[in-house]
Amino acid sequence: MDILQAPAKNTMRLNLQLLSTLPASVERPGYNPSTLGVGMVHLGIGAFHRAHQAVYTDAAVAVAGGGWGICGVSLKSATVHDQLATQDGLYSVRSVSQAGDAWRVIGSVREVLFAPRQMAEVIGRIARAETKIVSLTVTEKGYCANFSKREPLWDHPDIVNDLLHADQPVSVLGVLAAGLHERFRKRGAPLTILCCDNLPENGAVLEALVHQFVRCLYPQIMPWLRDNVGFPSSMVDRIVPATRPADVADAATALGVDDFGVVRAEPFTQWVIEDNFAAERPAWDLVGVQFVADVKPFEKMKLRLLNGSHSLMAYLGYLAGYETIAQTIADPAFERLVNALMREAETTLEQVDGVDFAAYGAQLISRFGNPANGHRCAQVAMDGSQKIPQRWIAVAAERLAKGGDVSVIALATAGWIRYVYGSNELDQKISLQDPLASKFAAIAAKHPYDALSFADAVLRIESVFGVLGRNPAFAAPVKRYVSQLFRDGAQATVEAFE
Ligand code: CS2
Repeated sequence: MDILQAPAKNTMRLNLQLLSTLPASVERPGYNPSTLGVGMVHLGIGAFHRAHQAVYTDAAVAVAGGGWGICGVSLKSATVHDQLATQDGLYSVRSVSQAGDAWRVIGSVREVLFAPRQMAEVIGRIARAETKIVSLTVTEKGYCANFSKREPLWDHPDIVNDLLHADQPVSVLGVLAAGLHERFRKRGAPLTILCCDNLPENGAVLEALVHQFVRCLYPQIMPWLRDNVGFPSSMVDRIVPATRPADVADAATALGVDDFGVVRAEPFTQWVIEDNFAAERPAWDLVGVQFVADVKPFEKMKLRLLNGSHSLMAYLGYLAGYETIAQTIADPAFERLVNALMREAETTLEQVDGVDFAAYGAQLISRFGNPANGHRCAQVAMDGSQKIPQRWIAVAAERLAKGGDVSVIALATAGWIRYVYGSNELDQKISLQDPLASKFAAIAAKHPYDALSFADAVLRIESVFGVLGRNPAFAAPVKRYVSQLFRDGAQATVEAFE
């Protein structure tokens, strides 16, 4: 059900005027949001941003002030705009754990724009000198990129459109290019572009993509871009399941007013940023954000241990009939497999300052197991073709190069291949959400009920596997597990894993 259609309980909607009437149990902004200036633009104002960067910013403004209000931009859907615009940008974060819920209203989002309807405003916001940071959470596929080559997908329809109609962009790269061009024309104050998606070296990757794109459209601004626009990398972490209608109903009870913008999240949160800003930033360092010279080891650790485990549970757990990640990890056979994956992945990590991998892993198991969380396997399973290269395939390639064994990643990969076959173990259709969904459907139609040929064809998708799909040291165990999964099912295969 659309959250906006969830039944409202109260007559009033959360807004600035009602802020002072909220119950004392609800934490409120420690500053006056109505006078907060806008200093950041955020592209992709989904639930994750609202439970992560916006919360840190809210805390930083409370501690140190500054005009760090956020202009949140939705690029594809008007839902968040419609939820927040009538609430003066206010919404609550419901932090869920076994110990109970904590509710906090966030005031840092000061404006919400829906790009397809308000493109001129979006470009104007990026160009304004008061804007010092443009941050992004647009998911992996949102970059329309070939990540291994660090190149835009030049034949992607959105990219093609934006090269032809640069003033009416639809892609993230097109919006950034148009905003940067306008900023340059308006005297070009320095700007930081802060990528917050789960990609290794996300800042450097985005920098390469933006530079190539801008070079095609506005080569004259390249010297300015090189000298004035910074792209720090960052590692972001908080498990934020999709909001459920029950959250809206519970928010109404907890707040005493309706909140259709509520997001739910686990209590844990982490943000590590490369200290490489082109201009000022909020006092995030005073509210728990770690600033480091090199964020790569943190990103790798998080992507390979947390996200890698997540994806493994998403596919194999789903196939075994589990609805949520918490249910999946509660099964001892799955917990064993996730631990084995972490041990396999750990060997490819560099030491991370102050982190003991065993303790980090144990904490992950307990975060995954948070039963209050309700994080669905199907949510994590989305867009696997964009996620697994950095979560598993890079690990497998590095392990094989050092003569190591890759059996857990081979089983995980087999789980993904079995999943993208497009039916569950009861032979019911899975509605795949992945940019390559039609490709998988075409391959499945060509090889019906033929596990090995299907696996063979999927392993040849270069954007996912690179050359690894043709390396027998990887492909052979993957294919063996795919057959086993089709024959015995996921539960039995995971239980039999040694
Ligand atoms: C998840 C992430 O959906 C997914 O792919 O693995 O969204 C994960 O919950 C976050 O990265 C946690 O920080």
